[in-house]
Amino acid sequence: MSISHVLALLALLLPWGRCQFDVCRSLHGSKAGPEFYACQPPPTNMKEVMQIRVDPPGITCGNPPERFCTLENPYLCSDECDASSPDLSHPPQLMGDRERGGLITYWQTITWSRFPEPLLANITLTWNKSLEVVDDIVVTFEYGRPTSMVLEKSIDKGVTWQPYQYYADDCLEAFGMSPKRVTDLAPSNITRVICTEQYSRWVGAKEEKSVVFEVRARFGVFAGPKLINMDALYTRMETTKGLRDFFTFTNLRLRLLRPALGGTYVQRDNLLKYFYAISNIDVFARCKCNLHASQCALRDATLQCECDHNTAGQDCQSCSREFTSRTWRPGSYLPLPKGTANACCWGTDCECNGHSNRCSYIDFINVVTCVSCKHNTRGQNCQYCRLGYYQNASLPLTDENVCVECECHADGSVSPRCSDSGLCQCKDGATGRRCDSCLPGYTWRGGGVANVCDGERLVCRNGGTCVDFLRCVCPENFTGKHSSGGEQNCLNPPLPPPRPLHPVLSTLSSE
Ligand SMILES: [Ca+2]
Repeated sequence: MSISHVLALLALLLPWGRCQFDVCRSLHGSKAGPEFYACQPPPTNMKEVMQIRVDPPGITCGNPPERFCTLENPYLCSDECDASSPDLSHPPQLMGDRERGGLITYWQTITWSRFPEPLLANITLTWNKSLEVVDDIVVTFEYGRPTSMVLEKSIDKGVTWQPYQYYADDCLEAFGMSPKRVTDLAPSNITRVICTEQYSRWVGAKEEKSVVFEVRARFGVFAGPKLINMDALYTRMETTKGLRDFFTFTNLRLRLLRPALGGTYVQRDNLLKYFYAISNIDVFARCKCNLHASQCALRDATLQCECDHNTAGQDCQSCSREFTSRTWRPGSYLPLPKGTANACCWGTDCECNGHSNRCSYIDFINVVTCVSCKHNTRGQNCQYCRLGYYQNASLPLTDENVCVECECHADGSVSPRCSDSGLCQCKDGATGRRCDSCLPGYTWRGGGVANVCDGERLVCRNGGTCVDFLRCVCPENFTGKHSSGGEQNCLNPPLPPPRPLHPVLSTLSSE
């Protein structure tokens, strides 16, 4: 049976495996594009992909080889742990292996030969990926369950840790906590961290091997003991603060504090019967993808959501680069049964008429606007033409060639801008769509220049000769200015200077 078959089977067996939230989008989109749905990957047994680390160094038995006894028969000490022998070694990976043919394989520690120094062992289970636990976490101890231990979780890939559940045969003595069971909890305090005595009391090593972190029982508080009313649970997950987070972790750690004692005090004359041995750890969980992915895969040995809804990141916790249109939001289980994708990063908001696939969100005016409009377009939706271009009305707005260059003549036009129909605004004397030709009575000379004289009307005065319409060559004693005024050509020569005024008049005028 392949892994995918195993996973499919698990999905059927587990309560969260119903066919709900299993697709991210409709297969056949309408004109407006596909419909998006809240979606999440199926649960799997995460022991298949966990990394196991055991501390302190040297805690695993067999180096040097060591004999050990059992609690059930402390006088039969024929068993041996030897790290150099494949048959007698008990390395950490045997906590997560797939056992075949009924053969139980287990990790085992050194014995408590250093009593009264405590026998401490930490087992760190690493995924470095946000996971949401969907079924009981079950740790199977061979040769007796610890007298006290703590299950811890990290939600930041092992940077910080917090207790998940305390386990002791005497909670008050071990942790100063009153013993509780999950069934004692109410909906209002279901996320409380408790100490339970249910999995630590001595009942015989073979009779009871499991230490459980109860997930089903906690779900059952909302969904009923048989987990039939999952809708109630999904609703609670969405509306009760901290509930989803309680079931979320990236790594787990078991802190084993005191081994099984066989129901009595520590017997110093036979310390070889005290040790820890774990044969299996089951962690049924799904990748947390913020309801934006229906698959999760190993990439470069790390779990990674296969994000939909134009989201990206290991947990689909942001918009993908081309779709940075809006503040990212997680999907929602509500309203049931399909939930809401909250696909904040998708198309309709970032509608750029095919001239861009990037938007940015301007928070304070609550506007999504296209960025980097191509094909000489501009505007919030790339719906206008850039300065110097006009829209070809016969083409659709989405056509690459919809914006046509105005080509307004630099000398003949008032500005590079043209009208909607492509007409440039011309300076005096210039004409044509591009203002690159002259009106009658003007000559093109770096733009339309008004003619000073005219070949037909011969407007050079006093017998001047018209040259290039712009200048009069005047007869002797006439002056000509060659500017564009049109009137100053071939004036009479200047008059001699006036004679001085009569002295008397001059005196009068000065009084
Ligand atoms: Ca095993």
